[in-house]
Amino acid sequence: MSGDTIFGKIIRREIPANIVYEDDLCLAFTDVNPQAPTHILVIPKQPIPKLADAAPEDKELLGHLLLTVKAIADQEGLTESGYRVVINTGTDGGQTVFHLHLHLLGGRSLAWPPG
Ligand code: DGP
Repeated sequence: MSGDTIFGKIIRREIPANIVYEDDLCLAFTDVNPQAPTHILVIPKQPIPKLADAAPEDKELLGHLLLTVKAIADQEGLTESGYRVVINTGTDGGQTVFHLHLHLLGGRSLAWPPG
């Protein structure tokens, strides 16, 4: 169920992470290098390398990831203040770990546009 990246190792519990949510399809844990007071990564257990690799048959999984981010944001008390969900994709997108992940950022006012 998991690929050969640092996130695959987290799914397989080969390296530790502060896991805040898990179900059959995904895992969520705090980012090791937080860019906001709340910075959580939500990843599918299925190792899709990047959004550009997602296929039509991943539609349900991708919807599940978004609804999971929403539920975690609510759990973290961010619903009223607001938050940002980011998917960095490929080199120009700033992606460094090639296992699809959604960043949930909140707890402060976030600037736009991103750098
Ligand atoms: P991206 O640039 O979108 O590929 O983001 C990758 C994120 O993953 C980055 O914010 C730092 C985080 N990260 C990298 N390695 C680890 C790790 O071993 N543990 C945790 N918790 N986060 C990690």
